Amino acid sequence: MMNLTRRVLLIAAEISLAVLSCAQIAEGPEPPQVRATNHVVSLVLHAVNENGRDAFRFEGAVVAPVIRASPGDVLKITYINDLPPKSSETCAVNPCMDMTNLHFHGLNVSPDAPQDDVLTMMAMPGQVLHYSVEIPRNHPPGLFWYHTHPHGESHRQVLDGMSGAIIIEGMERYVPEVRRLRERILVVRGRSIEHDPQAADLSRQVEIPSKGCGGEAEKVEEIFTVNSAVRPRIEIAPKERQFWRIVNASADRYLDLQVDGQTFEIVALDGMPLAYHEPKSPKRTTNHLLVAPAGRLEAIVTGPPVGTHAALRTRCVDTGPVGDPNPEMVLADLVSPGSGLPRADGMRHQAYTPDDRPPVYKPIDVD
Ligand SMILES: [Cu+2]
Repeated sequence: MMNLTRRVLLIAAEISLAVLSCAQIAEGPEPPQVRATNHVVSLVLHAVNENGRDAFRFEGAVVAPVIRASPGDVLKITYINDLPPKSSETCAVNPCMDMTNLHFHGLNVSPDAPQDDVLTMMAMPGQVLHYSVEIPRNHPPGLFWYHTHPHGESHRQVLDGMSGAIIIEGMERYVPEVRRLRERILVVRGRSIEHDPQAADLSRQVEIPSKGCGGEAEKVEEIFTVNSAVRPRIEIAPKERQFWRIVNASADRYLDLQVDGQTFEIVALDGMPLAYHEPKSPKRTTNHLLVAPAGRLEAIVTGPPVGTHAALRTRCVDTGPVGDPNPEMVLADLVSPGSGLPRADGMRHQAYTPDDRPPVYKPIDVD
């Protein structure tokens, strides 16, 4: 007969497997992508409150689309504030007034209306903003992001998920290989579990260790999601090389990213190709990388060998005795294609116009 401890352990393992398999019925969702027509990227975004959380609504779905533009394009965004006039949420400055606007994080664009103006452009519930953002012809390629920016309320709105990715095309000018690779855009958001009745299950699902991380002793308040899913699967074949573009869209949590047993071949950081300043070193390899809130990592990832399980995870980031808890957890599982999963829609393979202009370099002269 099995001893009791072993039986309890086995039952616990079965339960956690059951939780996992329910949660992982399909490959991680990929947000829809909006591209330019005649050099104009047009979209209508709504701010809504859905199931108690503020969110973007796009073409009828609660989702933040990926905005893809080339240097020289214009982003024409109609932003409609459909948030309720009376909020039931808590903000840094209470009560939340449910005002909102957009910030285009990292883009080299004008801070004046109707562009990246977070001070005078503000929509109260029922109001509409019209953005017309001109991407300069010489804008470097890379991953950027948009999020709401009303002072006093942006923390709440971003934590609720009001963020999305922006791609400025042309990374292949600096690293030609990425043109042939499967691209994945991974928007990593924080999700508050403070008042979530499922908090314990969610913590277990993402494998937060029970012992604290570093000096902090506080209860874990947030988990990370990937494209709004808790611990989705990412399909990648053994030895397959993919181009991953990851943004830390959490409001206030650090990522120390790692793929078990694999490396990141970094191509760009924070929307800047490494080659831009160092033409001779277009890539840098690392086992893990600290990505601060709003930071971005663009890297080539190779699929783990046959028969090994690898996860994309964040390691413990010790934020000190008074810091917020920032524990290790699993963000996603890497799985081989053909493990019975339907292939995700929205897969992009050469669905954009490659930028064939020669790269522009601006080496930094340290002397
Ligand atoms: Cu920002």
